Amino acid sequence: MIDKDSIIYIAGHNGMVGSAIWRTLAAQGYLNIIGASSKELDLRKQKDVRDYIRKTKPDVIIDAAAKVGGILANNDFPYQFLMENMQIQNNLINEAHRLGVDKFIFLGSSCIYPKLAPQPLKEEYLLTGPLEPTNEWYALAKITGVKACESIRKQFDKDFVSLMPTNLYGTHDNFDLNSSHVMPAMIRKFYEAKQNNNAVVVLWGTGTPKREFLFVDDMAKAVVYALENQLPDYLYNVGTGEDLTIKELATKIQKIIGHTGEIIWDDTKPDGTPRKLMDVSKMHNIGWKHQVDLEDGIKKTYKWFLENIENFKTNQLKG
Ligand code: GFB
Repeated sequence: MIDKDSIIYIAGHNGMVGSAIWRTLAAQGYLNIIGASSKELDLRKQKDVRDYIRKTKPDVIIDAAAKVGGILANNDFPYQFLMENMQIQNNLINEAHRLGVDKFIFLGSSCIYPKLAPQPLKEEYLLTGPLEPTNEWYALAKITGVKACESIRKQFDKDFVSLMPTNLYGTHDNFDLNSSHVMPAMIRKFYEAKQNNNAVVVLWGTGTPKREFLFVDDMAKAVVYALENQLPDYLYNVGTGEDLTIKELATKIQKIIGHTGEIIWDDTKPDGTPRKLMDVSKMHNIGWKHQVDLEDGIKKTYKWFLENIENFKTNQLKG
């Protein structure tokens, strides 16, 4: 049983997702939340992870640590996205299992589903077709994490569960233009172009792919839900169930920021998967639903961006 005194280790607590989970748990009165920065603990090193978990004896581990990035970073660094993610998650999952941690929450990504799977994406479409090539390395790592947790659940009857978020955005995101996802990239590009006499903004691809976006605080609430309840299945999609084209997103962000210049689409850059809309009925059926709508979420993120403009994070490894 989890209670407010349980020791909850958030791996990746300095990243966008981990820090949102920490804030949410702290606001709900959890008293023993722990974390270690990447300088204090290199999650790729098995012995260090083992020592840390042995020393701190968590009741719960939330794995929000990953090497993450946008379409270009995924495309350019396949080996790191595959290997570092497998190292991080294998160490955490295996040590959690060895040391008898009660509960493990593994976070993945909607890119685990096949590129051309029917939409919206249901959990059962996992491993039914080829992956999107720009992110198959990251996706493969995450699929092995889901399967590792499922195997522990199946063989040892432990509460190891995987949550697959759609594209996340929000405060503490990565605004580095080479490694970021589309949302922070657009916020930064439109802001800087507006400051520069409404200069032209160059965006990537054709603008026709569709994406679904979830504000990170809503994701954190889904994690807390999974923490406080024993979820009956091993895999759950977490999203809004609504998507829009990248062009529509650009228009929305341009309007919120007040940029009045031209947009150019650089189609030498990849589009990625044409669509990855999540079917979120499984999470809805057990009682979680998102609360922040896209417009509000973009405004909150833009406000945070303005307040933190001097300190953009350029490192891709969150936490
Ligand atoms: O968010 P994003 O980088 O990743 O790109 P994915 C989404 C879409 O936005 C693509 C377009 O069609 C991009 O071509 N786009 C337009 C831009 N302008 C920009 C820009 O300035 N920067 C960026 N980054 N994109 C990632 C995966 O896929 O999604 C990861 O690579 C993970 O593995 C993550 O699953 C959630 O949505 O295509």
